[in-house]
Amino acid sequence: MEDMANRIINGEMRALARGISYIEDQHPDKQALLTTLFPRTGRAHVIGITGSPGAGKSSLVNGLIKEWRKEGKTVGVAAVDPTSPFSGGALLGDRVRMRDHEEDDGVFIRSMGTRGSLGGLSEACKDAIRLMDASGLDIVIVETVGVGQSELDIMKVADTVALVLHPSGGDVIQAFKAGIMEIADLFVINKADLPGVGQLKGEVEDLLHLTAEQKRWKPPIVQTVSTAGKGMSETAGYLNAHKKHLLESGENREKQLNQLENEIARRLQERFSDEIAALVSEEVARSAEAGETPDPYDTAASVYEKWKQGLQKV
Ligand SMILES: Nc1nc2c(ncn2[C@@H]2O[C@H](COP(=O)(O)OP(=O)(O)O)[C@@H](O)[C@H]2O)c(=O)[nH]1
Ligand SMILES: [Mg+2]
Repeated sequence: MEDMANRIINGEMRALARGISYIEDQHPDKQALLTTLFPRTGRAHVIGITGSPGAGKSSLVNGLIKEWRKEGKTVGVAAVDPTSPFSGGALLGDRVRMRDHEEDDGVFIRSMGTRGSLGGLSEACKDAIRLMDASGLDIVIVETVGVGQSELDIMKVADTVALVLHPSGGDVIQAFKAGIMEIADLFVINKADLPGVGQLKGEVEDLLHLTAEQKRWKPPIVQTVSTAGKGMSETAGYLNAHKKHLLESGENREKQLNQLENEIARRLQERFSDEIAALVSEEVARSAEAGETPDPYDTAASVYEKWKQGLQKV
C-alpha cells in the first residue's frame, strides 16, 4: 500500500489506475490509501461537467483536453456513467474519444459506474478524484450523465461546475428544477452550429436572474461547437477565471471546509444509520416474540438510549 501511495504521488498512471480499482472494489487497503494520500490533495482544479445525455459533454471534454495540453497542463477525467452497464452506448462513445489521447501520458481517463450502486458510485467518484489530485494532475474533470440527485452530489465536490446545454435539448427547466442551475458556474451552449441558440441563451439568462442574483461570481454563458473545436479556448479561459476568483475571494477555503463538513457528516450518518437499524431490528423482533406490538415512539426513544449507552462503552 505504502508503495502504491508513493507511486501515485510520483504520478505513475498505472498505479493511479490500480488505486482507483481498489476504491471501486472496496479493497481492504482502500481506507489506508485514501488517508495516506489526503494530505497530498487540494492542488488540482476539479471541474464538474454535467448535462443531459447527448448534450456534447464528452466532445467538450475532448476539446478542452487538447486546449489544456497545448498549455502544458496535465488532465485527469472521471467519466461517471451508471447507465453504461445496461446500454454500453455512452461508455463506448467515451472510449472512442479516449483514443485521441491514448499515447499521451499527460492525460488519464477513467470510466466509472460499471460497479456498485448509484450512491456508492458518487462516493467512489469523490475518492477517485482525490487520487487523481494526489497524483499531481493539474486539472481533474468529472463528467456525469443526466441532471439528477446523484449528479448533483458529485458536482458538489467540484471547484467549478459547467452545465452543458444544447439547442434542441429543452433541458433548461429540468436543470433548474434539479438545482443544477444554482450550482453552475459556467453555462456552455454547445452545438451552437444548430438553430435555436438565441432562444436557449434567452432562457438561460431569464433563469439566471432568479438563481445568480446574490452571487459574487456571475456565471458566464459561452457558445461552443465541440466537434469543431470552436469556443474551446474561451471555455478554458472562463473555467480558469472561476478558479482564480475562488482563490482571490477566499471562497475556495470556504467551499473546501463546507464540502469536508458535509462529507464527514455523511460518513458518520451512514455508520450511525447502520448501527441504529440493527438495534431497531433487534427491538422489534424482541417485542414481536413477546407477543407485543412495538410502540414506535417508545421504541425509538429506548433504541436511542441503548445506542448512546453502547457508544459510552467504547
Ligand atoms: N452538431 C454538433 N454535434 C455535436 C457537437 N458536440 C457534440 N456533438 C454530437 O453530439 C453527440 C453526443 O455527443 P457526446 O459528446 O457523446 O455527448 P454526451 O452524451 O453529453 O457526452 C455526438 O454524436 C457528437 O458528435 C456540436 O457542437 N455540434
Ligand atoms: Mg459522454
